[in-house]
Amino acid sequence: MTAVLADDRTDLIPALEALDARLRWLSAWTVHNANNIRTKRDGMKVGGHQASCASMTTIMAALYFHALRPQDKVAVKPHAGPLLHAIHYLLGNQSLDQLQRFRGLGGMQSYPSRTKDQIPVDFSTGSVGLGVAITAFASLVQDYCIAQGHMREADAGRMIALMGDAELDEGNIYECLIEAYKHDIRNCWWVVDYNRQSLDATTADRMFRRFDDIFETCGWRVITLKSGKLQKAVFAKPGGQALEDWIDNCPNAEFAALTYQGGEAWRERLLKDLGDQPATRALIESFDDAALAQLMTNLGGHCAETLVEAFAQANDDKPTLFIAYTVKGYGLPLQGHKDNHSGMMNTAQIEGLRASMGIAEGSEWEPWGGLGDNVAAELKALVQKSALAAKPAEHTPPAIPVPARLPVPEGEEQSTQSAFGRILMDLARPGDALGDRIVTTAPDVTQTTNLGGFVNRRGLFRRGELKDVFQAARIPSAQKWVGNTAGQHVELGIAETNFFLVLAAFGLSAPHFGTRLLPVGTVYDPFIARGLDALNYGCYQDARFLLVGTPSGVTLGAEGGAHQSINTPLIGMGQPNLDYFEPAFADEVALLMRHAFEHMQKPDGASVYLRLSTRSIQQVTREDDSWEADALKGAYWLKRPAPGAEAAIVFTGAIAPEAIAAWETLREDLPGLGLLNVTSPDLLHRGWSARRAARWTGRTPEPSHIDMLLGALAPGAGLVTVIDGSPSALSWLGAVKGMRVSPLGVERFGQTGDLPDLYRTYRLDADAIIDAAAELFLEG
Ligand SMILES: Cc1ncc(C[n+]2csc(CCOP(=O)(O)OP(=O)(O)O)c2C)c(N)n1
Ligand SMILES: [Mg+2]
Repeated sequence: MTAVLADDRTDLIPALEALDARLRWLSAWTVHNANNIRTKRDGMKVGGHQASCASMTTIMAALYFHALRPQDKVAVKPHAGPLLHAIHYLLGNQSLDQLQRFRGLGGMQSYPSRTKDQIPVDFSTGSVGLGVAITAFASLVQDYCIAQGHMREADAGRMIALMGDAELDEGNIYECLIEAYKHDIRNCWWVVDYNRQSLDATTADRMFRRFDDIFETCGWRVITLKSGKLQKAVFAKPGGQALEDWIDNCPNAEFAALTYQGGEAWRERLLKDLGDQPATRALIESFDDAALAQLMTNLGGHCAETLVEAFAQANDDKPTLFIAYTVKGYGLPLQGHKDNHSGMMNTAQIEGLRASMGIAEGSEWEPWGGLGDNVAAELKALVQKSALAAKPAEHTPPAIPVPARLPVPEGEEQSTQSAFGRILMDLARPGDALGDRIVTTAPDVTQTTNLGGFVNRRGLFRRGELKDVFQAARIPSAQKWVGNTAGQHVELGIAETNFFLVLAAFGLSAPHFGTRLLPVGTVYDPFIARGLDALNYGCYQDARFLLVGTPSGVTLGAEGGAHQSINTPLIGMGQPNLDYFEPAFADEVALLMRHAFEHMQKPDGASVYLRLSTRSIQQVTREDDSWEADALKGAYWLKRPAPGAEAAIVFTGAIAPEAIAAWETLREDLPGLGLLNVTSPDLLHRGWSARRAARWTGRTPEPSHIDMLLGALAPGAGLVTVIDGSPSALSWLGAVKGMRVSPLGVERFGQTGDLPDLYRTYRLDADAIIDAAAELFLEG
């Protein structure tokens, strides 16, 4: 204790305790106000988590008002969001209005949000487990920035997750632990609010010490804060050992139930179990009911002094897990009750809490309500000295310039995947300024997604030297992978959730570390689904990256149905903050990659998803560049229709040759037939629906890109749409101008086969397109 408080701040602990109480009150009151005082118009529950907040107030007080440094970054467990806002409120960074509008439109969000909240939020949280794991990968990104000379080691911060104990049930935690160990991450703290209650239940007692084992195996230091100072002092007294043993052996559910019942129940139970031991009986009887309840719940996570010491103990860069024992709902009438996750204090209970804290009626929102002037001034001073007060604003480094064009790979026949690999390899030339900022990653599919060329040139990122044993032994291999601090490829095991979290962490390197990096990740297209929540999580906090899903569709042929993606176009269309493109030709890939590198860096830009293929197809000859502007908007006429033409074939991606062949055949019968290449069903759809909504949002409704393109056709024209994926990605085009549509695409699981067989079976070949046209135009 004295060592920790060597700076003579002997008043620190009482101050932290007072701040802890402020946080408990303000969070509870914010939730109460939103649910019980604010006018309700819809009969819907507003919600909020008073018990989850109360569980973590001491941890957050000790961290934010003492241990945190300005360069540290914190992911706060989702349902403790109100505490983070309360801290900023005490600092004067958050308005009363925002607190009063908790969970209302434009008010503070239910769970901390980087993009929507008005206070600085380092990491959004909400989907449990993801906000924890991303901190480990943010540590990796920080090491990358340091290793590559973008940041000084002295400015390294800790990446901290404040987590609920039920988050330890999420599998992504363990995937992350393994990957983090391989990459030897450092400067990472995870603080578990170990209240042993989740939403539904109390934690299985069998898990005791298992987490320690798991984390220690993965190279973490584990610091367990089981008892507070008061308990420790009492356990050291005569008869105390029996009490300590009793707590150690008490099942979680029973501990929670007794906590809820309070002092009288504690006494009855303890005397029943330990009353035959005279010293222990005397010890128990030396406390009145209230003091006994306080003693029994004086766990490490509610003891500011214990927390301050523990944080001080981890003063190096070793990843550290703090298991801070807590009581869910600590200090509230809800404490320990198994249904307290969404439980809320009723009006009488909150009034009781207010009175017990000395807060006058009407002063509920006073930041320092119920405190004397001197104490208030002292606390204010401490808060103003905290790391948050000195935290610099997030960085907005200038954009990395992107050349006007990226060279198009040569070749009459090419696949979009190989074009992607060749363009990237070209950017990997030594000294290429754009290439210097690219970081690639893949979940064990680097070679098969054509990232190998880039890695051969730019190497693997490793904090330690990694030799290429095969190269050293002169064993021929196309992959020459040396790892060191200059490397630019982050090698990952097969765990797609980690992959998306790594992309998200790198995609925040500009605001987090002031270094613009351009993360590029490749994954087999169907396995995007495996990491979908992590992808959504990255997009939700507006991390910027280029995602390449390849290979895709039944066009993968012999690999079969388990590897052929079907619904990814709809994922691309449905995912906010991610622009989905599916090019057909190599020059489109170059155009779209260039666009992606630029768009990823724009304040109002987005991440980009390219859905690619391994099918090598005949490239088209261009007369000029006029197709490019339209391709960037989502579609261009590969064969312009004659004015007022009655029909068009509309296609996306690798089945271009079939669409072209069908067009060649049909143009005899359907004069002026158009051939539309849709490079982005996503942009087209968003443009179209935005145009429809323009009147409502007060903007001048201008025709959307697809309106303009289809405007070239006759009003009652028909469309045959074709995509190697869910047909609904394109079938909606009929609604733009009320045209008939015959949609082709994949609606059943794929299977093994060669392309002629598969395209015939799944109706993606030229004959199918011709048939669909006949059905549409000839038969009515
Ligand atoms: C992926 C995901 N699944 C389910 C939920 C719903 N949920 C929110 S909190 C919670 C339990 C949290 O328990 P714990 O982590 O122990 O936090 P505590 O409230 O006890 O501090 C659940 C299941 C969620 N937010 N995210
Ligand atoms: Mg819990």
